[in-house]
Amino acid sequence: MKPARALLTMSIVAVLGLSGCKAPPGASTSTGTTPPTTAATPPENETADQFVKRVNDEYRAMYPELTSAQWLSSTYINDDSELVSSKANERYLAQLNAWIEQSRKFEGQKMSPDTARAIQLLKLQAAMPPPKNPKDLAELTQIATRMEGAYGKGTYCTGEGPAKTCRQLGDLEEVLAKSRDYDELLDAWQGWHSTASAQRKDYTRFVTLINEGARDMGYADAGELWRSGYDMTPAELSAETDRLWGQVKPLYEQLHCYAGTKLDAKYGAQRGHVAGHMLPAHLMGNMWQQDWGNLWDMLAPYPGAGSLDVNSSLQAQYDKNLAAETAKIPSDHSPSAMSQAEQDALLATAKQMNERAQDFYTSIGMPKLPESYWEKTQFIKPRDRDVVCHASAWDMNMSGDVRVKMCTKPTEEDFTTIYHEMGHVYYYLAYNKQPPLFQAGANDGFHEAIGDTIVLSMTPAYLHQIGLVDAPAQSNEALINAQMRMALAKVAFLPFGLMIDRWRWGVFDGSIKPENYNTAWWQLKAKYQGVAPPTPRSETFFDPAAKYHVPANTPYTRYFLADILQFQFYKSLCDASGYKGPLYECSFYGNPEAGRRYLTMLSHGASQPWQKTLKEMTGSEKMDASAVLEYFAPLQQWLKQQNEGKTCGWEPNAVTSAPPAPAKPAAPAKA
Ligand code: X8Z
Ligand code: ZN
Repeated sequence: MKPARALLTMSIVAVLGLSGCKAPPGASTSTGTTPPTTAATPPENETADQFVKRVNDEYRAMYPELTSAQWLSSTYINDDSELVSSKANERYLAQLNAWIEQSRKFEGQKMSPDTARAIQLLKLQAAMPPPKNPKDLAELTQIATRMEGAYGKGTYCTGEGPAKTCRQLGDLEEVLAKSRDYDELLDAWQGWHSTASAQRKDYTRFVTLINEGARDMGYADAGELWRSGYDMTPAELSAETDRLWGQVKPLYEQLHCYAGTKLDAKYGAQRGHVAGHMLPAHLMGNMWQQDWGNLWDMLAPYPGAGSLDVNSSLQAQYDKNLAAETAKIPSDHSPSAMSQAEQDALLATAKQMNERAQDFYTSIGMPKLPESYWEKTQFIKPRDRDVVCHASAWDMNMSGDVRVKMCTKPTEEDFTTIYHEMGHVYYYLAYNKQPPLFQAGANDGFHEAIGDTIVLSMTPAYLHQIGLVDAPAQSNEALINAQMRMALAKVAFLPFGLMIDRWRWGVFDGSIKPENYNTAWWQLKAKYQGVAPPTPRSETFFDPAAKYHVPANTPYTRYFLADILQFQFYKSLCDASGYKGPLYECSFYGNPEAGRRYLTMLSHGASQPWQKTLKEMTGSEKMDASAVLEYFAPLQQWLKQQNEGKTCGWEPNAVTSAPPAPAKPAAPAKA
């Protein structure tokens, strides 16, 4: 995403952050306008309209330097890039404070609605509200950059001497996705979480500093600032998320119950190491239990009914690329030549996956991505340095330099993440014609929902059409399989999407104290997700920092809202395309009517309240989960049957019991 808008992105996210996935807001163009110098004192007698025009110009001018610095510190982690990046943030945030200060003189004055909205959005630009005290601001930007870099560098080592092996997040995630060995899973899960403990001190100080910034801006705390970006009061937003969760909770509970039964069958008594009928954190196929798709082997309702094995097809594509690369190297196949061939094959596969995603967007009438996207995107993990692998999409200059940063592997998860990231990119391109302060999502949930709406259109029929799976079977079994595949991503995610900011809202407002950070984290995991750690997690750990968005300070409620909104968008695009059948079978691939409707929404950016944008797109101005329930109706009915007679639900207050024989202790270590 981006800061102001763009700030939402990664590090920028940390800095700015109320809108997209990554990149900061507006920067000057690469086509050569001379950036205006920032006025130390604003012109006298400036009107509010003139003020907003000036801020937009200045913002656009300074934006590319900020994004470039952040791109470097995310794709080339070292002390120098950290220094440059935190200094660029500091300059930007000091400027933001100056603009906010200057805007005060227009309070209560008559001005155009657009100008009033722009001034309101100005105050919401930063997910990391800057303290006015320059020393504190400098400290804040240093901590922010350091925390994200530390996450990117995180490494877990075991063994000594020649037997020493070190693994980073990608390797450990692969263990969680593929292994079904209890102890191996425990080791990988604990290993990654051990890398986060050292972030506690920085995070605690970070909270103090952004709260200071929020108070300087007139908010009670940083959480209140985050909740203020939704064209409603912070309390209303909070109540909205409760209401939406209430709509989908019964569906999640059914899925939880079903997954628990399958885990019991697979792991027997070992699953019982966690109390209260909760799901053990290391057994769900994902480091944070936010997507259970990797447990397909265990959770497929009707194995063999309709092939949905996208992973195997992508792996086969990689193998083919590897064979082609290997054919180019000398026949002795030296380790370094082989390693290069593997890297080249990975890159070729990642580009093919991106082309596939672009093809969906162009099929509905969106433009091809600019050449620079293909030249400047980081498609795969470089071998020679540390990078922040967490996927993000960047608007570098508000005028066409858009990029993605990923460490792509040939998996279904990464394939859908590419479609997700491209949604951000197309949003950027569509709203680039808006003034910089309006270059953001209608709300940040919209930004996260654009690509995911396309993912809902990746039906078995679409996957077959693009050659990734066999022709879909027409049976109830195949339908339930297809629904389960989607539910393991979209339904499993819902409570996770909610709990992260429930934790941060509490941290920011002081109801969760530093000495209680980890305990409160697991209490919320238990309450919302029904997930528990496999071994007790005392306050010597700092498990929240094992999730990217915490050290990167990216707000998370956006993903929860997106998980709901995407079904609303999907339904209205299916309607626009003229589709008449059951919602879950719709794909608007190749339908320009759907694309036109979508582009109209995207091009508004944040220029009007999101309720208006939603109404234009869907006919309703309320976020609503009924499309989620409509979509999953067949699965929900099936789950009810499967769970009949089972003890469903969980006891969030149950004390975690230690397993009888813990696996090897996971000592945190850096390579
Ligand atoms: O962070 C992301 C994207 C970038 S905006 C890859 N997502 C959340 C996550 O990974 O935790 C997408 C789904 C939720
Ligand atoms: Zn995103």
